[in-house]
Amino acid sequence: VTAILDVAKTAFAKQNGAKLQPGSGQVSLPEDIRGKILYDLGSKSSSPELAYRAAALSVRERLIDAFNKSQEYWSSKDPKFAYYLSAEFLMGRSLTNTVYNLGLQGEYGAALQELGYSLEDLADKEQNAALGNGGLGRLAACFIDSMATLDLPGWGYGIRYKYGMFKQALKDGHQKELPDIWLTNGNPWEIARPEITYKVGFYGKVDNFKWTPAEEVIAKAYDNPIPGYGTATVGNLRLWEALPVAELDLDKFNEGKFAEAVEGKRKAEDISAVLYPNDATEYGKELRLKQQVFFVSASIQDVLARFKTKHSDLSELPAKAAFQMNDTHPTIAVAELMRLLIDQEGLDWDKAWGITTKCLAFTNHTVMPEALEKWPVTVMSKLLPRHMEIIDKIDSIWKDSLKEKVLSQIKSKPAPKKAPKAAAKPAAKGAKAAKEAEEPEEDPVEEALSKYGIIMRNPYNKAEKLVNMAYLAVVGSKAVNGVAAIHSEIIKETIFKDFYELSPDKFQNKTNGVTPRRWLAYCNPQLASLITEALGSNEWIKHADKLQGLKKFADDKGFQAKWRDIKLNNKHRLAAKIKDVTGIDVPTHALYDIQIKRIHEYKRQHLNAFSIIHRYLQIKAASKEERAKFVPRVVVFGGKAASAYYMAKKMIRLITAIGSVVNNDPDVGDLLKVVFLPDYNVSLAEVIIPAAEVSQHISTAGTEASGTSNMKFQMNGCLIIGTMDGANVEIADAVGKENLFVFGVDAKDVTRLREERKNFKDYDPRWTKVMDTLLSGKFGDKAYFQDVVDNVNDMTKSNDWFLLANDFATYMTAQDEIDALYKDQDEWTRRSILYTASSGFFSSDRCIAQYANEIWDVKPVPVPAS
Ligand code: GPK
Repeated sequence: VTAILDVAKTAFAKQNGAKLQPGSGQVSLPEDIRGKILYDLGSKSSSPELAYRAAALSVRERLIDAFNKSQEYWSSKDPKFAYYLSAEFLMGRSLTNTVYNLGLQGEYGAALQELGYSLEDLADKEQNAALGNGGLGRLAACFIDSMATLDLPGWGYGIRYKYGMFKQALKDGHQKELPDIWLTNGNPWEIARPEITYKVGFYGKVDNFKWTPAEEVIAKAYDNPIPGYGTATVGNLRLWEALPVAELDLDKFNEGKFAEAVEGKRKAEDISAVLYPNDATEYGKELRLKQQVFFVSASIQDVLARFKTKHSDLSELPAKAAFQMNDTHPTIAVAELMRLLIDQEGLDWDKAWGITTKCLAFTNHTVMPEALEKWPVTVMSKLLPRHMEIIDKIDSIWKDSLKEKVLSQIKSKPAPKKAPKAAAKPAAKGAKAAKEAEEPEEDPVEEALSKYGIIMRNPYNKAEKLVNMAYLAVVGSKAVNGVAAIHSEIIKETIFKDFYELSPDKFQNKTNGVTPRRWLAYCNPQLASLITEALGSNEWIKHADKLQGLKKFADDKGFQAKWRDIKLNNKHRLAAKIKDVTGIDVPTHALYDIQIKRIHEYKRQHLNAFSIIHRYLQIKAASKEERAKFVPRVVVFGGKAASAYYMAKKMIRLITAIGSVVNNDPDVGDLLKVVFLPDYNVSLAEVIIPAAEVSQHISTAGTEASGTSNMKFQMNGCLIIGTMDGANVEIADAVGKENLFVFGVDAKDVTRLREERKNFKDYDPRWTKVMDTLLSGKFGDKAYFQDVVDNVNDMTKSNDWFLLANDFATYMTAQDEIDALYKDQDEWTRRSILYTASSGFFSSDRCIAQYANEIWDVKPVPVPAS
């Protein structure tokens, strides 16, 4: 059959004068690309945009061939699969990554050259697939790259948002959000699957455990093939689009109510319309919960459907499927898998629960209480009445199972004397008092159990009940993990303490990782070549541990010089980008100091900004001779603020305001430049990171779960200034703490310091000067910055929750160390080489191998090469 098809295909193609298969000897690659411009894109002339699209369509065919082979092979072997459920996948661009991973760079490079283009130039024409906010979404993207590279049977599952992460523009130095319209020219990297659809229901009634939804939508699949590196394996990212069950309400249409006739369509399509642009902050919108259940339900239905083509006994599901829930966003999976097993598959509760708790695992990415999703019971009951019923039952069985333990605890402790409520407090007034008075007395067992409750009272409004999604996930999962060693310890001591004490074995650590393909081999080609040359092979791209071999070159002066030259070339590339985007000229002999990440108070971009003000004041105060001794610096910021995050938006304005003064002050000249690069995204990161010499990871200890850009900078030989937080701790272990610029209080002291902060008096004089300067109006509108200052400096008005004033002095010491060390370029370069050499551990290949072995029990199934 295949042979006949091939003959038919060739005959058809010949008749049509095009569509011959490249790589089959039928047509040359340049001809193939030309044919695509002419026939697929319908253009007689070419342009870089058209050439990009044609090249992408050409690569797509190769990719699909390999994809089909992989998926057929896996299907025939029927191994256990890992399913990565994530509301976000921040993929960035695909052309270079695909061509390189498939090993086609030579062929496509030459073909495009013949057509007058370079792969790099065309790559720039691609829209970023920005279906994620930041670290969490990019982690998911690195993970599926590693799954394919390691030949692990696995798919990602998520949402095909029509509009991804907003585009950030700067207007008068303030962030302005613009829609991300990324699909207008089509997306050559996806395959629509109109035949793969599932229904997902909402609202309605439950009658005797039978749910009749009042609203239904269709989830339609789009496959995004994920090529592994150095393997024939191509994995899959399946994203769901929401569609109406009926395109048009014909009755309404015939009545002439045209807008109403398409109302249902719009409502359905809303579900996959926009990515919520929040990062580690509250969501709480019903549409968000709708999105979550939408993609989770479609994904689990899809897995069950495939499972059932091969198996009839659902108790085998845990041997065939592992679901990893990426943060709380997909945790409705606990209730949805239960619902499908019970309501659709007819299993009894216990059997369903046994299967569910063997299939699911949960990753936590933050201890910020506001990011741990909690849905009001009222919202959940209305939107998902059957799920709510199931969650109620999970909660009550769970608490029942703890009753005896709690009883014995109560018996062993003397009962606390309860003062009569009314007498204990001064007479409260108004609504609040009424609410308190109405509060029923808790039974002591119920009270002791409440800390374990999946259904909890809203601490700010006792009348309201909430579903704590993180607790639901912990109870419903076989494993729970944090994303860096310190973070995994902190969650056991704080947000999940009571759960950890009950089942310590459930809790694991999986320190994050990043793909060395995109984040070193492809974004830093010159360094990659030097590394390959030094190590005598490019095996490090797949086995990042081999980077260790660079250690022996750290002191080699000749090697150091080559290493530095490449950094300088990368700085030139970034300087050109900065000029292009902002118009600012930055010197390339200066030290490139970078902080790129979401804008957040806990990440403390304002601490960095304050230190820049200090540096500026120092330069201004210096004599001409003294100025000559300054190490020139270019400080680059990038990052988006959640649209409703007031303080984060002020932090952006703070940086741009400092930049406009500093960059235009003739006293300063090239000694200091402050750049805010708008619309930070994956492809901008690919230009920034290779050029960075020092990067800032300066969160308040205990707040940054891991960080992943720290790992990317490390891989690219960029020194780190940072706190002992997240993965910085492990990077310091790997590189040697003395080779980082470490400052700030320890995580274990943060709670105490926050307690003591009301009495904080220990202001550094440099800090006070900075605050005074900011309030003097030197950087424009002083009233605008008043609350930025109050927030960190006025303990009567606010509390410096993130301990900027506390950490300022040690931060400045670390900054001074940076300047001093930069004057010793040999030592600086030695460290830079050591960073790269010790970055192997932070490959997502290592991380994913750990997930596969320690949580999923999924084994590699390499796809044969031809
Ligand atoms: C954590 F909770 C969240 C979130 O909503 N978004 C997000 O990007 C990040 N994260 C953490 O802030 C990082 O420390 C971490 O490296 C990353 O997730 C991946 O684990």
